[in-house]
Amino acid sequence: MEFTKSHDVADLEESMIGNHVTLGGWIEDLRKMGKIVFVTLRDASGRCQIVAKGQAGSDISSMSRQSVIRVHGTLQATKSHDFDFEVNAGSVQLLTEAVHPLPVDPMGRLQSNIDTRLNHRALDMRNPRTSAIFRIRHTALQSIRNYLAKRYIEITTPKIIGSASEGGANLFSLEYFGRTAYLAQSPQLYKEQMTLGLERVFEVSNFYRAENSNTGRHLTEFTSVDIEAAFMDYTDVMHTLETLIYKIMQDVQHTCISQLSSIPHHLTAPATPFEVITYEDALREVNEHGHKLKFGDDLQDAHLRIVGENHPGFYFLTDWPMSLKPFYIMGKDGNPEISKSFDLQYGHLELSSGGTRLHNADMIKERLIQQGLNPEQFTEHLGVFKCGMPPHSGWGMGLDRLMTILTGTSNVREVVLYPRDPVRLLP
Ligand code: AMO
Repeated sequence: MEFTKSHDVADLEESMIGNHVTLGGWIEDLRKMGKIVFVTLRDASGRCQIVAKGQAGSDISSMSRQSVIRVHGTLQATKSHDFDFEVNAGSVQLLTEAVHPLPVDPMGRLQSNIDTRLNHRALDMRNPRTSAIFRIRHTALQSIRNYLAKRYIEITTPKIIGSASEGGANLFSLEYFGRTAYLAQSPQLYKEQMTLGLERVFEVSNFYRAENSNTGRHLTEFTSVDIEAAFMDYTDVMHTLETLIYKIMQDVQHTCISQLSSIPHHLTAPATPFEVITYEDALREVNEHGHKLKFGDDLQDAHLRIVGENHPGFYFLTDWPMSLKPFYIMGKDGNPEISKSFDLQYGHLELSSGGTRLHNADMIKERLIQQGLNPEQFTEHLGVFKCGMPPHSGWGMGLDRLMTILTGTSNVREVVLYPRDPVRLLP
């Protein structure tokens, strides 16, 4: 069976009128008007009108919507207001029939809830809104790589690991040839180690958290964008993050015009520099709403919602107490209670966290003990730090959370192909 095509729909243009073309795609819509059949053919690049008469018309008229077809015909002028030209079909071949009715309507005319759409994700990808989201994700990923690859080396760290990278909590464990292994929560230890020889590294990969959180911003498998850079302080990598976010938003705004209109979502690159507020500022704002938080208390979701009301866009939250930060974060000179770290927020949503790291093995060991972690489990990591580790800083940013901002959605499940959460493991 022949199934190749000569053009994608988006390749066709008015100057080609009179040319023979072979198209492949699926039937989005089909209308019979007397002896003429009008079909909207869609492929991944766009849609075009097919006009079929005679044998081609009677062949196509029996085919169900969303079936995959191959059309051989001639490009001609059209009277349609929706299309600039149409294809007069000489022959139509059914490649694969779609069942009727389909489990979800890919045109979105019959609304399906998110769970039903996720259960039929491949078909949902024929929905123009869903496919627009994943094209925007593609543009964002390209933008991230374009920007970071200029100064950073892209690395891929292991996802099956022998000991925790972010402390002991929220680790998925698995049986590994008679031993216990874990799924990496982040590339933290490896990316830090790589600054020893490569200086500046970045990674875009999936990581795993065994968090029983059923919210619109938590997944058990999420995509993280990470950087780690030698000879940089936390304020330097904050600047890198801010510039990267600006570039991503600018690229999406300029490249994804039709995708943004089919979501629909109005996106403009944010004003820079981002506002910087301290942890103590945030405590004050929360306590003005009747809470009684004191230094050292964590900012829970309810607290961040109050701060987010006052700061609805991007802002950095700095000067966190050391007690709230992981063992690898450095304290401030002359004020060791305060960390050289930050979170990047978008309103109440935490997008990224990072900081200046400890690069002295003995100090890391001390912090591990303070946090109730066993330094024995970090022997190899600490060994690396004795081999001439440069001072370094970095951050990790949740790509799925950023995607909710780029697409104006409130649920990370909308922007992840096959989301994994405490209840969803299929498809
Ligand atoms: P942290 O644990 O704050 O820091 O994670 C960094 C960012 O990753 C995203 N994220 C998640 N997204 C979806 N679902 C989850 N369960 C989830 N958990 C985290 C968030 C978060 O801000 N190693 C440090 C980063 C560093 O210092 O370089 C880390 O992992 O957007």
